[in-house]
Amino acid sequence: MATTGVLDEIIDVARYPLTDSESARRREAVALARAELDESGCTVLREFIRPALIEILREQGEAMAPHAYYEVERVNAYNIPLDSELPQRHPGRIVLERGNAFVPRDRIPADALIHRLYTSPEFQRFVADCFGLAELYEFADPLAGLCLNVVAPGMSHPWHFDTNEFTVSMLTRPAESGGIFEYCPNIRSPHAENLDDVRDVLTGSGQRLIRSLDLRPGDLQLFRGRFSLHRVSPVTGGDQRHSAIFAYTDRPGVIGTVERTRQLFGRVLPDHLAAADAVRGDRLLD
Ligand SMILES: O=C(O)CCC(=O)C(=O)O
Ligand SMILES: [Fe+2]
Repeated sequence: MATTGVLDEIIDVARYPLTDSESARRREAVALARAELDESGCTVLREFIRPALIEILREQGEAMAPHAYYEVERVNAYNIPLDSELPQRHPGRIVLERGNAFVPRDRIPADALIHRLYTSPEFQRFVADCFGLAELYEFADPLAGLCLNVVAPGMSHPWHFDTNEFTVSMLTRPAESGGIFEYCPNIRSPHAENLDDVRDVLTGSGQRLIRSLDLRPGDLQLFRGRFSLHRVSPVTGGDQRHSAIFAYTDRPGVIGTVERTRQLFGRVLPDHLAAADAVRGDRLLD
């Protein structure tokens, strides 16, 4: 009952009755999300957070944003090493600047709206149903499980594929201008990379493949970012753009590598070292 009360405060449960597993409205919401995910790899549940809380959602994000780790990183769309051996015209050879910064989970207060949602069993069940997953787990990573993605003026979160098969996010503060979420539905599949199309997008001649999403604060976005190339376009106004990234996995105990964690957050925690030890048996360099 306690968790029901919590969700009730945050979500318009008349529109999204997460807690009532038998309701026709919940079934409809899940069916719609599934259909859109099948069609384009993306679905947006509008005004998921009660409109009366949008101001608080933004203020909470603003309070944690100074804890973001800023380090512009040179990347490619596949997040593979830049010195990977690739054929001459392979789009993975195109170098991009990742200018966004993440506030890690250990800097997000437990009572923040995004943390209460992220950890809610009913919310997790609902997300799992929308993605058609039997089980869903919080990322066991103490930093990467829940993040605020901060894109400052002049910066962008450049074109990339996610490693995760599914991503859950929520805009908490829009950019004044720019900072648009753009994506190329199913530009690749488990069987085909479609390198020519990916290269067209990265070189600015792939407009036919790109959709833009008109996201508003408090909308819940479910996305299959492993197959749909996507980015946050450069933020051009004076304001930062903030979005919450709720990271889940379909198996328990998943934790980021030491190397990747250091790149994203500038530090690692004992859990990361312990996980690396468990896999490798030592801490020697490769
Ligand atoms: O911040 C966003 O809206 C997108 C974030 C994203 O693509 C990611 O974290 O992989
Ligand atoms: Fe992404």
